[in-house]
Amino acid sequence: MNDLSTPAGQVRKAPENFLDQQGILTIFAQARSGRRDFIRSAFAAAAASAAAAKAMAQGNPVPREGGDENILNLPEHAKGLGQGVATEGYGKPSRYESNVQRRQSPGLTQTTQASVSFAPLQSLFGIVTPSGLHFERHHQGWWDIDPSKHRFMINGMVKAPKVFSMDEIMRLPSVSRFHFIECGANTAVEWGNVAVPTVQYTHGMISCSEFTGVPLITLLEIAGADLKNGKFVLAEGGDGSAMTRTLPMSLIKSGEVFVAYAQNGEMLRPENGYPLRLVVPGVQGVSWVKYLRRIEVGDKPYAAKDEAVHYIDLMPDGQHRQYTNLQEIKSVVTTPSGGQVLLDKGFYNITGLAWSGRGKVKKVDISVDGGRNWRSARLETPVLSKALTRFNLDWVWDGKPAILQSRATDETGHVQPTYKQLRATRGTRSIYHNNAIQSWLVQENGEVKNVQLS
Ligand SMILES: Nc1nc2c(c(=O)[nH]1)N[C@H]1C(S)=C(S)[C@@H](COP(=O)(O)O)O[C@H]1N2
Ligand SMILES: [Mo]
Repeated sequence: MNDLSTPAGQVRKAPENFLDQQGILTIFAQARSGRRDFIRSAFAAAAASAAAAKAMAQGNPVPREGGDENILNLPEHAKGLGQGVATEGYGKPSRYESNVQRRQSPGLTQTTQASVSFAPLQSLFGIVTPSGLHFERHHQGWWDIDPSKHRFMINGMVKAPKVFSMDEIMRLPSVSRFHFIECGANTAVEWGNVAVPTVQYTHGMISCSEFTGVPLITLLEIAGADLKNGKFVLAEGGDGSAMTRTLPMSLIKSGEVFVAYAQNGEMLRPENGYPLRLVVPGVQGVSWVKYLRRIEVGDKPYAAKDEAVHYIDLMPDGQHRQYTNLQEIKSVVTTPSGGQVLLDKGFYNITGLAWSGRGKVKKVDISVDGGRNWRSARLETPVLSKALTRFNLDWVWDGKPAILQSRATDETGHVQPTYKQLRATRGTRSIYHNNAIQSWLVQENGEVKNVQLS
């Protein structure tokens, strides 16, 4: 266990079909075109510019031979006329960033409607997921619904059923809050020890946005809901998947749950539930019902199909756990991570994300030796409740095999478990709620691999 001298034994081979996926490559891409050359030319450029500085100081012409063309020659963009203002269409990222995309995991069902696309965590910075890279989970495809025709109804234990148009919702007092949404099945394939190669596929069913909308409690009050005897609500989506989920009224009364129409400063994207979705901070993604069309107030849980048959946890004793809504404390190193290649030994910034459905992240510890020694990472501000938290740590790689891990602790004292600890209580046959510590093996050649320590 944790034997760094024989890392090969710990490397789980990725299934072949992963390897032709573009997603494997990342910020250290230069390495693929020959890292020796890259490093040598970088040194040459440094030496050349020192020589150039000296020559210029002496009033001599600048020597060009052996120098870095990219600094010695004026590029086109410094000489010509640039593009006009981007008034047409919606602004897009640089063409050089075109491989930063959501991707489908070849390890999962390859239908396009009832499927998942994973967010490219290895290419993201800070805590906000750009809306065009937000992970997607559709049970029956997505829709671009006409907001002028969308209606939202509250019924059940209410004075009288109440129907809202989008206009009626958008004139009410609103809140804007940053929260993560994580699918309960995030990191699921790791239960079975299937080594998906990149952090996009291991952890990419999480995203974090600033959502804007109206607290559900406000809408329930307007509808005259029986807040005393109404102990639960059922949320229903407007797509063909008949997505229905029970939520306890206590959660709604906390004021945290809201009906959102905006994400990251603009209206929701169609993939993410335009024009209306439920935001349920700290709770697994499936309860964040998209295309929200109805809330029913009731006095008992509804045992809908997506909570009685799906989204249940098979325990070691053969029983199933139901209504396991909370997303527990979790973290992952996003760089260096699986599929990346370190150029050479020396300085690296270890960076990653941590989150907890219970509140704020309090601490993230990092190990570079498979869990023997730990150092605390810097948590970058803002550190928000039930939102992603970015962490960073300085690291000097000595060129020897290293196993990188992050272990997060939240403000309630919950600590992220090892696989050994998780399996001791949860067994090995689960799909959902895997929050175990992730390990990345940095090999001597700089390649980073997904490994699991026994
Ligand atoms: N109406 C509706 N709501 C839904 C779903 C769906 O298929 N239909 N999928 C759920 C699941 S399982 C998850 S993880 C999240 C995904 O949200 P996203 O696609 O915005 O990332 O939406 C949830 N809400
Ligand atoms: Mo999900």
